Amino acid sequence: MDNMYSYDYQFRLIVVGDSTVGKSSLLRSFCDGVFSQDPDPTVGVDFNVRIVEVKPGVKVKLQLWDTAGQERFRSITRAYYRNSVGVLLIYDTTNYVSFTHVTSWLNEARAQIQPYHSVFLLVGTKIDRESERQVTTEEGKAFADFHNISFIETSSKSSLYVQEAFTMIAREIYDMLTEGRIHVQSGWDGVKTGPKSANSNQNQPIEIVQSIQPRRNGCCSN
Ligand SMILES: Nc1nc2c(ncn2[C@@H]2O[C@H](COP(=O)(O)OP(=O)(O)OP(=O)(O)O)[C@@H](O)[C@H]2O)c(=O)[nH]1
Ligand SMILES: [Mg+2]
Repeated sequence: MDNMYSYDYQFRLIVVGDSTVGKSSLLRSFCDGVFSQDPDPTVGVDFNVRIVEVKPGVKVKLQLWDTAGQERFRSITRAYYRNSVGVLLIYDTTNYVSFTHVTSWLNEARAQIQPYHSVFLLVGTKIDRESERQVTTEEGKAFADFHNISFIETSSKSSLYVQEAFTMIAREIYDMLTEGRIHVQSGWDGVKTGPKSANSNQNQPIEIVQSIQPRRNGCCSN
């Protein structure tokens, strides 16, 4: 089991996108290794935690904020951007409209987060439903390239690329931190130093390992 009290950094990430695109399912797959066909819509904001190892011996605690996609919760969820160092922009590959809304999610996140620096990852979900696909991989990639952000497609149902999505964004943030492009700042909760000192690791080359394994129980605190 992850030791919640021993980590080098804490990164706070926010997961946004239209209702039913699969935000909560992605987090449940990542944190608990489970999938539900009929989950409840998120009300306001949910909170999850998971520790990942971004290179051997360097542990990062991911604080994951799962927001409600429904419009009526928008004023609540907006408040959670400011203290986030990473934003997962989610759309459903079987729902073209959800893809067309990514621009407004991106713009809203950028507007709320500035002046702080944040890393964005575009995630297309539900790729197990290939026959119902409405957004091609090329379209997703072109959008991400245009906005200079990373891109991945996932299936929470089959767990495909779920671990990789979180590894990818954690690695990008860690890289920027060690390059001095993101800083730990008092009064901002995007990145914090953990109780286990990380100073000795900060200027070393980074090699990310795929050491995140699916967990079957209890990694998330809701
Ligand atoms: N086939 C398939 N269905 C999925 C996948 N991810 C989510 N779903 C389904 O999509 C529906 C919505 O999933 P949620 O995770 O609740 O969506 P959400 O984005 O959290 O929605 P809100 O909380 O309302 O914003 C549910 O019926 C899930 O079972 C997936 O990868 N594959
Ligand atoms: Mg949800």
